[in-house]
Amino acid sequence: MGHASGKNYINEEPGLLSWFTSLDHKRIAILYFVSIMFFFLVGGIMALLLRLELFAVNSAPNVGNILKNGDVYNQVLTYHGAVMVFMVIVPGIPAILGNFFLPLQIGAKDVAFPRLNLASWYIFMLGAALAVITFFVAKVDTGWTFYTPYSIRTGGAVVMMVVAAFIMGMSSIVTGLNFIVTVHKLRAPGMSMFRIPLFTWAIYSTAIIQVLATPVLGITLLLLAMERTFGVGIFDPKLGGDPVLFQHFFWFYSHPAVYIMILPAMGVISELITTYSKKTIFGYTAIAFSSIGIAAVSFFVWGHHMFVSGQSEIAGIVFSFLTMLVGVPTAIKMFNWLATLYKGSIEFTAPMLYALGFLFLFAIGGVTGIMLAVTAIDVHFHDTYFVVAHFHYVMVGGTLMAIMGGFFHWFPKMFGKMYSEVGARWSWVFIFIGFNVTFFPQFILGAKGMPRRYFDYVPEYETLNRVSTVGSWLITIGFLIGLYVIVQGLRKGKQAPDNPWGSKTLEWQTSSPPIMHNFDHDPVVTAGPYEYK
Ligand code: HEM
Ligand SMILES: [Cu+2]
Repeated sequence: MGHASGKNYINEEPGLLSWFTSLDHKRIAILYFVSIMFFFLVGGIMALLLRLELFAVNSAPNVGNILKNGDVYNQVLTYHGAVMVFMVIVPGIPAILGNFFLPLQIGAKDVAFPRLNLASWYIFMLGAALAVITFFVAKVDTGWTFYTPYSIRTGGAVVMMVVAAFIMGMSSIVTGLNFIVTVHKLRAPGMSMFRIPLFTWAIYSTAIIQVLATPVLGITLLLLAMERTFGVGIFDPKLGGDPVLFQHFFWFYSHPAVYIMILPAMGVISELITTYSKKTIFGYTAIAFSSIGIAAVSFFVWGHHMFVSGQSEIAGIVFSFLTMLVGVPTAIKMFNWLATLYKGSIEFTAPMLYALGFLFLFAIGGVTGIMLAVTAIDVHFHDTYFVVAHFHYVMVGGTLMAIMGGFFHWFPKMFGKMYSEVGARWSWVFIFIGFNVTFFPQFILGAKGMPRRYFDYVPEYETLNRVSTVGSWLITIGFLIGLYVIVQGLRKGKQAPDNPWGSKTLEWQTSSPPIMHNFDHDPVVTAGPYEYK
């Protein structure tokens, strides 16, 4: 439908250059969107190479030796992990969908600090560029976790890579800070804290973790860089340091970081479930508070990554218990989503399919996480393919599903065009089936003892590895269909109405695509976000 004047944030200022200097949160979201899509492509190609290498044991002729040797495998593994974590899943939902929709959902004209917002994209791109450059200078092979003492002694541009991650961390902190202030200061009249949509609640909770936890990673990585550059003995036992200390520091950030990856996804799911079942969300307050609950507990569970690092049994038991506590707020969310679906008028649109896919896959990811929290199990499953399967179920089955679902849901608003529903559903079919074919066998492989981070394996593991690799091709087909749907939607899509799904939240009350400052008249809010009937 668009705005009466025909103006919107896309066409208001002409020329490519205007995008790179824009302070508009929606345009900055698009900058992130394009860059993160590109990084996802890069990380995805690397995943395909890893899977191709694992298609067969190395002794098989022609196949099974595509990466030539273990060193190259380790490098590709490192870049796949680092790119996917630091450049795709961590920034993904907050920087793209959060930037675009958080201000709209609370009835604001923009974020609190628009210049800082643009700066955070440049900082992100600077860090990302540095990370990419290391690939061409001297490839890093430490794995995305940079564990000491190996990371102190191995060759490759480790210092540069670590500085890159540090810089990207800065961008994450700045974005989080911006969102917190925006939520506190820029809500429209009547938009009380308990009227803000659940997606915004999730981005807000995430922002708290981003601001509190990321500095710890930053300092850890700087210490590592100092140790490598100046020989300061912090983590290297040879210099009087302690390598396990690195693991404490690293996971003190990186466990909360897994919630930086999943909380925004949960926020997206809340929006999708209520919209496509045309029902008021069940337990709004419980969902909002459980986000905060997850954020809080996430700071006290890092020791579950270290059950076999020599920590005391008591510490093991405490961390095991605390980890299981995360299950409580998570289960609250699950319960509320299911209760919302119950007796709703469910429409199986593409975004809803992605949301239902999330519920199913994230449940598997979550339950296997609880299994790994049991010390007696983790002692056996640690560093096996069981862990690889677990975190891919969470990060791909959970977060990536939500990104796809959220993206299709908001596509008409972002671009003012409709996409092909049929095509989007096909992309879901391939991604959903392909995902399970790829990663479910890895639970079995891990339980049978196949270790992770190796470029070869004994012949007993071959059949399931072949299945897994074929699955990765199905996922690829799914994403290619998704890409095609997006491009076709952008080029030839029908004009989108302002509110194609009959949603109740504020972003749907303005034109598609929105005008530069979001709303014609400052909105006044008189009701909660999901009052369907
Ligand atoms: C979508 C298709 C994907 C496939 C086929 C795939 C495949 C793989 C493979 C084969 C490994 C090596 C496992 C090992 O030897 O330990 C791996 C590791 C990893 N993947 Fe993926 N992956 C995919 C997507 C993702 C995504 C979206 C993320 C996002 C967070 C991700 C994060 C990681 C991480 C963190 C590691 C561990 C790296 C390390 O151990 O240093 N992957 N993946
Ligand atoms: Cu953890």
